[in-house]
Amino acid sequence: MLEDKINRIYSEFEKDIDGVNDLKKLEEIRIKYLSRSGLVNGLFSELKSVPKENIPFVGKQLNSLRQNVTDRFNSIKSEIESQKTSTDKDFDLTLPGSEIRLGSKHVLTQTLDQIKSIFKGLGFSVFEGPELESDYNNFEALNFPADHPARDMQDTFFINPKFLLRTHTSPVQIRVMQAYQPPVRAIMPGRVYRNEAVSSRSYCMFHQVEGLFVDTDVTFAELKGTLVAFAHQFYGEELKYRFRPSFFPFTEPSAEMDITCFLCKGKGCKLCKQSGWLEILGCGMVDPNVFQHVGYDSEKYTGYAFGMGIERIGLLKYGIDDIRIYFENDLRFLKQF
Ligand code: 2U9
Repeated sequence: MLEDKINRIYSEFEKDIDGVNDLKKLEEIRIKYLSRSGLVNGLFSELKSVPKENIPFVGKQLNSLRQNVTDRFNSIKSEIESQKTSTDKDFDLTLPGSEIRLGSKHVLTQTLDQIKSIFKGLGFSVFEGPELESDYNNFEALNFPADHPARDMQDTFFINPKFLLRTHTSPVQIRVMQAYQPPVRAIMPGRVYRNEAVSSRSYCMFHQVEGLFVDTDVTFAELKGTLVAFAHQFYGEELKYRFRPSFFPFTEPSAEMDITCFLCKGKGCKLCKQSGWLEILGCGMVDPNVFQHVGYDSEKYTGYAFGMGIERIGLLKYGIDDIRIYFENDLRFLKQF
């Protein structure tokens, strides 16, 4: 009977397809059961011999046989294909992932952040200003006489006779004093430019932090106290220091601050040129002429100012022997910080 044949063919199909794992074998099964001359279609041609009244029932059974065989065939086929794509791409899902390297702040930014945070703790605000400046703000207001060597084309990148790339961050102090009345207590970090021959010791661009405090009765003793507090926090509590007289057009009196060489602890070495001391910054009391340029009453107010080069601090702190390496973006250097 056709109904028995239907059951037999379905169980034979189940046996054939069980455990099949490759598409070639599966194709053989498709041809055997589902092709035009396959076993399932063969059963349809036998419908002729079924008594008329049984045809709807047996026909239904034949249709569900074809449907079941097709569904089972398709599901095995997609199972095999999905296994195939994952092995084809040569993925080993058990391998550990590759390391993602984290970037870090540039050593100059780290040093600047540290300096800013120390001065913020001492009550200073932070101001920034433009790198393209007027000759007035960069030189004249800062008491540079007209024939001062720093105005020379050798040292300054002039854009035109009236504008230049600032040679220090001091013009920001001028801008701050023009905008605010005392008391003013602020630091000014930023890039500065000098038209110098590039070498291991000097570059055409570097970074400075300058500071300014103006109020009534500001003294040199307060300047020293502030800078010693800074140096202790930045370089360590045990450090020794000294102030030497110096000269800057915008401060009077002026001084430079040295600390004991951290490499030889003051005994004398190559880093400190056998002196036992390292110069870390310049400072002084703001020249009254500067106050007059910004409209401050120089009889009423006094102030101190200081300045330091950030690259130099790193050169000393990390034993960096060539300033150019800061700006080359060489990962072998950058990764060390
Ligand atoms: C105003 C008044 C005074 C800022 C100062 C220095 C001393 C100083 C150098 C250190 C190394 C620059 O980077 S460096 O080459 N700076 O020694 N700077 S006092 O004095 C000012 C600034 C602005 C209105």
